[in-house]
Amino acid sequence: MAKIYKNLINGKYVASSSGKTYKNINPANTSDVVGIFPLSEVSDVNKAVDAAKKAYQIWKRVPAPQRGEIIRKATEILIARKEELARIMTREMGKVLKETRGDVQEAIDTGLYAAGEGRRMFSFTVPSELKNKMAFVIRRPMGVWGVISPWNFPMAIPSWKIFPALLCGNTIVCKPATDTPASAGEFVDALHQAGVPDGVVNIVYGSGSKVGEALINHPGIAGITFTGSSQIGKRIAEVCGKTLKRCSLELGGKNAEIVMADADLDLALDGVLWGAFGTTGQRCTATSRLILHEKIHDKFVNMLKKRTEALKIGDGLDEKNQVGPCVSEAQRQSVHSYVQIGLQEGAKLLCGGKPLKTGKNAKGFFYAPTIFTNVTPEMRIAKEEIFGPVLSVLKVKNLAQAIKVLNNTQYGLSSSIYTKNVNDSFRAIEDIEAGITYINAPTIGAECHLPFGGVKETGNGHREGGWTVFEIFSELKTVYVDYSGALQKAQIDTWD
Ligand code: UN1
Repeated sequence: MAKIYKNLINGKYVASSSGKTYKNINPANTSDVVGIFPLSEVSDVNKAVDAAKKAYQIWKRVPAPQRGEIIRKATEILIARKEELARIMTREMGKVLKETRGDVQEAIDTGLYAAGEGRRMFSFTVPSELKNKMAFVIRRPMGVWGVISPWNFPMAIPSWKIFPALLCGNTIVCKPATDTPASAGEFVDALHQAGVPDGVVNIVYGSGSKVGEALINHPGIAGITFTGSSQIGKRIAEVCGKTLKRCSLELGGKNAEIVMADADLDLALDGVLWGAFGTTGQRCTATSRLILHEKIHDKFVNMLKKRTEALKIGDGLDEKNQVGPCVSEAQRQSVHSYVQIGLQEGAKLLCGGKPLKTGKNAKGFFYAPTIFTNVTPEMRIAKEEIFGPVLSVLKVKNLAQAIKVLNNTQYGLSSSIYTKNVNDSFRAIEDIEAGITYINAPTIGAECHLPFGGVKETGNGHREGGWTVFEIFSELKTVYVDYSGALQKAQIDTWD
């Protein structure tokens, strides 16, 4: 039986104002309906923002350690429900259970980190240039944040945004991706059960064109946090720019793993298999390009082909499977159209390259893990984000060329190099244009207590995760306290 979900507005679960709903389907088995969700209207967004504005007046005055305590309680609910939530997530998103457990765990880690931050919220205290005067900086909340989250990390990414935004004293209206609304809904429910005051966290389900647009245009919203494509990110930045709303954008990636001639090839192979085909390649950190030193190119490609063809594809609820389906038919078609582009561009198809539509995979959106060799840096499959199980292999002569090829994309999120040479690895750390560089590890695997984000068209300079996420969701207020009892003039009064 499919669960019926409702919008959460002002602490109450309510249907959309039109009463319209939509079905959330299991991408591994289209006859399995995971849930029924409201298809909301602009008026639902307006109600949610009004509730969040009212609740902000109360929430901003709750001391940060107490806000942290509610976040800790919500996290405990996630801990208790971890297995159940992972199963819901595999059913709605498709990735295998091991990975959905990891996704819930990432939300748990983020919750514990944010709860602790309630007792830090560090800022600055500096000396004043004048006597009997003190100067310091405090963090203030901003108001109502709109949270627009993607389908590939249906709980981890909402948690990266919602926990820190709340901890800072903001209230929230969130719109999860239409393909994976259940995980976000369960996450928000944990906060509701943990006792966040009514209106502090609201969720409105529906399309980007209605709910998302209404959120980004709403004058009552102080900021928008978005993870998704660079194309939509630019649209959000444009709208937010008009009213100078803050927006924090985590966008596309075209991440590469470099394998140098001296690398531990077995280790590099494990890395690229996990980076390229984990989450069916549907991560913004996925390894989408493999840059091989010419000396080991042929050998490594052979090793890779064998292991890729042995990957077990299927329903993620079956623990034997290693790679689940694409999230939707539209996503599978988009992946397949990139494969056609690769073929037209003259790349050589090493394996995969087709949808899997027979036998146990007939009822899902499965796609064979795909590798192209003979890829050159100017091909579209070497530069554009595919967001699926497709890996483009490029051959280089040396480190300088490897880094040049790696940087030859509009994106700059994650990157990786396998080498035993310490000089080469530090050269790579310095010259690779990306927000994250891994040495002897794959492009995926970011930890919640370090900054996460990228350069170039991967974002607009913000970093989620770590201590930096609290900078996104707070304003700095500089405070001067003059206890001299006299008018003192900075820059003018002498220091004697
Ligand atoms: C994303 O792909 O949008 O580092 C986020 C990783 C995960 C987060 C990925 N911890 O791959």
